[in-house]
Amino acid sequence: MRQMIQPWRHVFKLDPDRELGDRELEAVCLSGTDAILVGGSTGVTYENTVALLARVRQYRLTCALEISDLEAVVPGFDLYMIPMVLNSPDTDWILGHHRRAIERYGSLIPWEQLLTEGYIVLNGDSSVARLTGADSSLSGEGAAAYAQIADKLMSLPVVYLEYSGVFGDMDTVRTVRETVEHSQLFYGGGITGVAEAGQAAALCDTVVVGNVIYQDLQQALLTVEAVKRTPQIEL
Ligand code: 1GP
Repeated sequence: MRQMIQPWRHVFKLDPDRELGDRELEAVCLSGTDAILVGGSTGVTYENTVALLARVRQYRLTCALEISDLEAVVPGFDLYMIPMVLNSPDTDWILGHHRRAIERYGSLIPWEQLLTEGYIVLNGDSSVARLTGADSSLSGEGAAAYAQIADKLMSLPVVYLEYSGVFGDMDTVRTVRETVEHSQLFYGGGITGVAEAGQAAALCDTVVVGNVIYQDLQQALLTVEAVKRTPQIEL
């Protein structure tokens, strides 16, 4: 397997704005997943983020915050994932919010705990697409071009193919996989069971599972083993 910046094959993404009972959270945290990523596109506040972090901290598990709102930046996470939405026409989502964050937090920023994600949003019906205005009507080659901007021009540690809510086009994912040399390739979107988890795992370094946790926890838990037993195909 390729060298990874974070040794994560499987990640559960928890949304602070959604309810998850204690037993369900325990099952998620003891599932064997490699990390919990806390994040969401809407309704994320300082209060609900602190509350979720405190609950996840009962378990020995890496917990990262994917920052989507400057008002909800909470200290105490192991890592901070910083999305740059490369296919948004609105530069606020690439540089603007980032500039404001640096102006606001300056010397308080724990730079060594930051991981920048070159986000490519590929589901036009998702909240993140609506929020950022991302041009999600990309061909495989278009997505791969953005991925190469992240990988080769910007040297970003992570390229994140974000299909949030729908299972992605694996031909597009494969085309991107073929072009990314250094960045860790994350896939997220529409994984509802073992078969999809395996397909994404074959092509990507890290597979992110979100929604299904709240819809069908048993299927969500099965994705951990499915991802971990799937080798990445050599391209
Ligand atoms: C969302 O990529 C993650 O940001 C996971 O997507 O919620 O569709 O699993 P789902």
